[in-house]
Amino acid sequence: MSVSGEQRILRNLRKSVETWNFQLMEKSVDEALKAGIPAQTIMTEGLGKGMESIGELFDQAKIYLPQVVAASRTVEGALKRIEPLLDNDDGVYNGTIVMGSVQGDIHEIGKAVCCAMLRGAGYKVVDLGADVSPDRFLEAAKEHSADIVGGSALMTTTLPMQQRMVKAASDSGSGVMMIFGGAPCSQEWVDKIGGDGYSASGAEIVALVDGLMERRRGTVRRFHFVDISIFFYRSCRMEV
Ligand code: B12
Repeated sequence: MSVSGEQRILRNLRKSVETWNFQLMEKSVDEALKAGIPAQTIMTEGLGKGMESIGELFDQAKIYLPQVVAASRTVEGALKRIEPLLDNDDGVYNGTIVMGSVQGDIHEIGKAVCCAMLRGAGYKVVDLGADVSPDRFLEAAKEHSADIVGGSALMTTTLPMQQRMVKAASDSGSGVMMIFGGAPCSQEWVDKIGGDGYSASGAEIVALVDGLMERRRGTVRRFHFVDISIFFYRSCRMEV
């Protein structure tokens, strides 16, 4: 496929969201997949760009909530078509991530993109949906023996819920790592609340999670080494 052919498909994907044209979305997603355009590019360069313009138009009061809902449904429809193709059936398992939008927040598109990216990278993702309380995140982490919990917040009013999640984890003694994102979230904020990681987009979340998993495995390995050393030391002392 030529570069211009790929650009045309991505432009149509973007346009399908901007004009909440479900038919154009379905046609363009199928074309994109047939042309071998990676799911990540479809999401970031096509659908994501469309959602960005919707956000801008909404900010400028050029469109209203019903149009935003219609555009969101178009993206959600596209994600449903792409997601099964991202499921890795080659048996790769890199870890378990519990994801959700924080309590009071019903925005789900960004979180859904992140879930799709992680699934595609070999992670088992448990998506708790929207409006998830800190306790529910922790219950699910325990239930699924999760390595990482991710909380998405799209509003300044729900951002403090991420801090509540970190506090709930520390109060309960849960060792699960916590990552955060969403438009009002930043690296500075995550550092301030004591979270383990931040990423500005779904394109970066896989690298973030890979890095944290590496750190986690390193910790486990070091822990084993210390354990074995102590055991060996104690055994020697018992012999003398
Ligand atoms: C779509 C949308 C909606 C849809 C949501 C549909 C759905 N199913 O998700 C609907 C119409 C329902 C909606 C409702 C509302 N919305 Co709204 N919405 C938006 C809009 C236009 C786009 C958000 C979006 O989907 N972006 C596209 C995705 C791909 O990007 P993203 O979410 O940022 O996600 C990326 C990164 O942030 C990151 N990421 C996201 N989550 C996570 C999590 C982790 C762990 C990590 C590591 C990374 C990560 O990766 C993602 C993928 O790249 C934004 C405007 C904007 N510019 O953001 C307003 C916006 C977020 N909404 C806003 C508001 C106020 C509302 C309402 C209160 C409106 C109302 N009066 O009722 C309600 C919310 C009710 C509630 N309790 O939550 C405000 C928030 C203002 C603020 N600063 O607090 C915004 C900013 C619009 C505005 N300028 O006023 N909304």
